[in-house]
Amino acid sequence: MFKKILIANRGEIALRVIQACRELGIPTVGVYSTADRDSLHVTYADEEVCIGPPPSSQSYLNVSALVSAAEITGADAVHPGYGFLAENAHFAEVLEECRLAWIGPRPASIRLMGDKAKARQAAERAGVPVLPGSREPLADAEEARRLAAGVGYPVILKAAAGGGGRGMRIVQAEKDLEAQFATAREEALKAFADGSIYLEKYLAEPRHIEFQMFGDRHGKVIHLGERECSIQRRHQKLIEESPSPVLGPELRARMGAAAVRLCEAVAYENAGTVEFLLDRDGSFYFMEMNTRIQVEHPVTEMVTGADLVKWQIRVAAGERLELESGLPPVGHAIECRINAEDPETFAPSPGKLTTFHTPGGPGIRVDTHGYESYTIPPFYDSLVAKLIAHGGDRAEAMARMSRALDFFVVEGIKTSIPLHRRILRDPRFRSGELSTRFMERFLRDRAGRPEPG
Ligand code: MV4
Repeated sequence: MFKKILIANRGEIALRVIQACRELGIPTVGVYSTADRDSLHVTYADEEVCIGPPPSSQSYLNVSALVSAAEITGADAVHPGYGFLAENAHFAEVLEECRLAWIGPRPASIRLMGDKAKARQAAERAGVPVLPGSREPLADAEEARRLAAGVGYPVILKAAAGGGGRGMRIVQAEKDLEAQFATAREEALKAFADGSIYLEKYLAEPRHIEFQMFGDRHGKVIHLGERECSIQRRHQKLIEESPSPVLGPELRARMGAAAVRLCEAVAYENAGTVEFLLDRDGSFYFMEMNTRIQVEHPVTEMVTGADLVKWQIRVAAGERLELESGLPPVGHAIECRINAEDPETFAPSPGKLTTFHTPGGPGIRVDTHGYESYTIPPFYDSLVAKLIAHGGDRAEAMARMSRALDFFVVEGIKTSIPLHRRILRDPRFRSGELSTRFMERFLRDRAGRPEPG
């Protein structure tokens, strides 16, 4: 097992990793930018190293500062959390060259899944359903037109280097294809310095369902069920739950088996997530694979009883995975992401938490780096807390979530708590009628404008 783990992250996930390390008896090194001196991950780490000024490009993304911090403190492994360098194959390689263990997938897996066109190909080769579309990146608009004609409109153009909703263009009809292709390529070049574009049939109103995957170094691959993540706004998830309200044991088994085939085909190690689009008729299609622990991992922990972060550390140390694949979920869990932002305009709302009372009681978990008198700096993402409710069934999880939102008191900044309270009261949410269009409709209805068409 590792002797000391450096956590290359901040906020709630840095604390989450510290908790796991403490339970495993492994000392931790926290790293921080000068904006994070008063952060809890600095307080709770056994040692701490300042790695630079507030901008993440000079601190949490600063590879040489992180490697130096590990070498100075004698850490022998690095946990990247999510975001920042978590899906940076180069960072993983640099660590391994410096004899530092990387707590994550092999760099080749990160690189493969980071290229969304290659990931799609790998899925297809593994017998995982993909939407009709292009096998290789498109050479030009003419090739796109030819393929789109075969697939049928609408189609979606995606940047191979994109992901998470960045660099996508929906094309409703052939007349728009040439212009949309040019825009997609331009945007991809500008954002990712890689203009590779691929094409798929566009599904108008799918659900986003993702499977929690795990592999070890001995060739074992398992799935730990799904998370429904359809409640998103601008590709930022707001609410996640497990199990999905629409997956029965049979569809769960088929989707889980497909996700396992993909991970086995690439000899996947450590934690990962296979994302699917689920159509109304029960057809499912591979969308992307994320090669990190995700923000929403707690809902899976609540319904499986597995500590995913501890398993990340154990399998990175070469231990065998002792979790069983595809067990039925126990009860139901829902997570609300509480952001420091205006619940109406979504404008960031950093500042001092003058009051901060977190709820507790049966079935409630709060993952947060917040505390009363803590000042949320303006430099990083706006997540202040993840509120997770577990219950015997979805109704009990919703009731616990609603009362926990009522009893969560934050003063000094604006948060998304009022928005979550409204969503929890929404009849469509309550009935489990979810889709990737849910928030669009929810916000439009609220604005009181009639639905067009
Ligand atoms: C799609 C799609 C419909 N059809 N691909 C958005 C994030 C990125 N991972 C891929 N995304 C989508 N890909 C096809 N062929 C719809 C989306 C999509 C979406 C997916 C999941 C959750 C929210 C979403 C919101 C808008 C679009």
